[in-house]
Amino acid sequence: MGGEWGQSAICPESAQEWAIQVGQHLLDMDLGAITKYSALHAKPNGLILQYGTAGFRTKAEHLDHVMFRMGLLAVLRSKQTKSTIGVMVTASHNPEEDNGVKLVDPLGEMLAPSWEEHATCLANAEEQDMQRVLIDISEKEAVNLQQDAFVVIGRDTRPSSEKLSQSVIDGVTVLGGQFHDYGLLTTPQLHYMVYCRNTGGRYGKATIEGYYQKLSKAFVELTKQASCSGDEYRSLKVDCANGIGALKLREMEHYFSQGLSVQLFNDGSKGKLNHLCGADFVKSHQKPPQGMEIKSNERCCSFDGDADRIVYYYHDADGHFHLIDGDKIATLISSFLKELLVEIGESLNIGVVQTAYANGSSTRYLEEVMKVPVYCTKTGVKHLHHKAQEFDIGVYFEANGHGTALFSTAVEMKIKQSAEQLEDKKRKAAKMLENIIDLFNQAAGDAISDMLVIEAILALKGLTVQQWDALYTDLPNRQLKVQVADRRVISTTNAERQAVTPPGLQEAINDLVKKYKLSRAFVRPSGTEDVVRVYAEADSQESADHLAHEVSLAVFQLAGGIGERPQPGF
Ligand code: 16G
Ligand code: MG
Repeated sequence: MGGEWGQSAICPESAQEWAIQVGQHLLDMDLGAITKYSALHAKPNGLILQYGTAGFRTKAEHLDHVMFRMGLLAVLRSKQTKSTIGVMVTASHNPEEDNGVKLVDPLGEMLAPSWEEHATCLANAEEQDMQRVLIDISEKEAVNLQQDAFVVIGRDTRPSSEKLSQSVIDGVTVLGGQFHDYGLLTTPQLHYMVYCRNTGGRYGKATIEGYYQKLSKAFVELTKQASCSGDEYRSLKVDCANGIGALKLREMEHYFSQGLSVQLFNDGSKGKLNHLCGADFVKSHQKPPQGMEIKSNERCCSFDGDADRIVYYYHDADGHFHLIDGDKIATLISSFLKELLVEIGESLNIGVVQTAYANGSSTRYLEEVMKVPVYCTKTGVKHLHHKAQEFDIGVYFEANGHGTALFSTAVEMKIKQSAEQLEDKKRKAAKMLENIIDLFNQAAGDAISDMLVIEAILALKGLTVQQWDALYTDLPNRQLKVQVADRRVISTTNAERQAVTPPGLQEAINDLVKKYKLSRAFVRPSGTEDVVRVYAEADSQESADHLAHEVSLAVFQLAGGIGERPQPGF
C-alpha cells in the first residue's frame, strides 16, 4: 500500500472508544487503520451501487472504494466460513471502460444472498459509517475475528483491473487477512482455484498448471477413443472477445493440441475488449463477430470477456448464419450423458435446468424426445447452479451460453468403481464418463472447459456442427428493452414467467399471446441494466416480432414507461 495518508472522516480515537462500548471483541479489528486506509479509497459522494446477479458493475473510475471494501468483506466471509474466499475483478461482457467485482464462496459458488446484502451495505456506507457497518456484519454473522482469513484474487485484462485488484489487496491486508494474487485469470479459473483450495486438493491442484493439466488430460483421454479423427473434427475457430480467454487458451493449447487445434481470433492484439465480438455480441445480434473470416460449415465459437460463456455458430452453404446457443449445448451434453448412463446400465437421476429464456423447442426436445426432466429457475447463475445440485447429474445452461454440469459425490464414486470393475463396452463408457466429469468445471460455467467437452462429444459421436444444430429447430424469438421510471414496479413469479405486478399486466400479456401460434412471452426487470426486458417467441419471426412489440407497449402503458413509446420494427 503506498501513497499519503488521507484525511479520515472520523477521528480514530473516538471511533475506538465507541467500538469498546459496542463489544470487546471488536478490538480485534484495527479500526484506526481501517479508517485511514478507507480514506485512501474514498467513496465518491452520493454514489449508490448494488451487488447484483453478477456482483458490482459500473464505470471503472467509480469502483476503487468498492474494491477496497470487498477486500474487507472477503476477509470477514473467510473468517466466518473458515475457508478461502475468492475475489474476481471483471465486468465480463461489459464495455472496456467498465469494471466490476464479485466474491466467490468456499465451494467455488456465487456469494450467499445474505452476504450480497452486506456487500451492498458496505459498498454504500459513508466514510464515517464504515466501522459501524463492519461491526454490524461481524455481529450478525457471528464472525470470529480471531480466526485466520485467506483470500485469492484474480483479474481480467481490462486496463483498470490491475490497479483495482491492488485496492482489493489493500482491503484484505488492513483487516489482517492473507492473500494470494493469481493475477490474470478467467472468472471460472478463479472459481476453480477456490474450490480446489477448500477441498484439500481433491478437486484438483490450485494452480494454473493444475487447471490446464486436469482438463487437458481428460480431454486427450476422451478424444483418443474417438473413431472419427478426420481434420473436420479437429479444428475450431475461437473468437476470444479480445479478452482474458485468448491469453489463457494460448497458454493452454499445447497441452491438448493432439486432440484439437484451435485458431484464435480477437485475441486482444488489436481490437477492444467485447467490441463487436464475443459471446454476448454474437448471441444478442445473432451474427458473427467482426475480425473472423468464416468459410461455410466451419465450426466456430465465441467466449465472452471473462470466458465464462460460450456460444457456437457456423455459416451454411448458402451463407446463412446459424447460432448454437446454451440451450443446444445443454441438449448435446445431457443427451450424451444419458446415453453413457444407459450404456453403463446405471439409472441415475439426471436433470436439465434452464431459465425462461430457453427456447421452447429445446425444452420440448429434452422432455419429449430425450425424456430428460427439465426445470426452470430465475435468471442468474446462482439460481441454476443451486437447482442443478439437487440431482445425481444436473446440467444447467442459460441460453446466453453460461453453464456446466454438476455430479454428486456419490455419482463420482460410483462411476470410478464402474470404470475399474465393469467389462468391455460398459467399462469403456464408464471411463468416458469419468473423464467427462474431470473435464467439466463444476465450480462455474467455463468457456474453455465447455468448449473441450463439446469438442470431445462431437468427435466421439462423429457429429458435424450441422448435425448437432439439426437436433431441433429454434422457435423464432425476439428480445426487447423498455425504459420505465422504476423497474421495481414489475414483480414476477413462477421463475419469472408471470408478472404479479403491476395489476393488469399479466392479463394483457395473456391476451396478446393468445393471438399467435406456438407463442409465449414474459417480462422481467433486468438485474444488470435500468430497463425492463421483454421476451417473445412464436411460430414465425414476424409473429415473434409483433408479439414482442405489443408486449412492450403494454409494459410502457402499465408499468410507467418513460421517453419515447416503443416503436415497431427492429
Ligand atoms: C448476469 C448473470 C447472468 C444473467 C444476466 C442477466 C451471473 C454470474 N451472471 O450477467 O447469469 O444471464 O446477468 O442479465 O449470474 P439481466 O438481468 O440484465 O437480463
Ligand atoms: Mg462473463
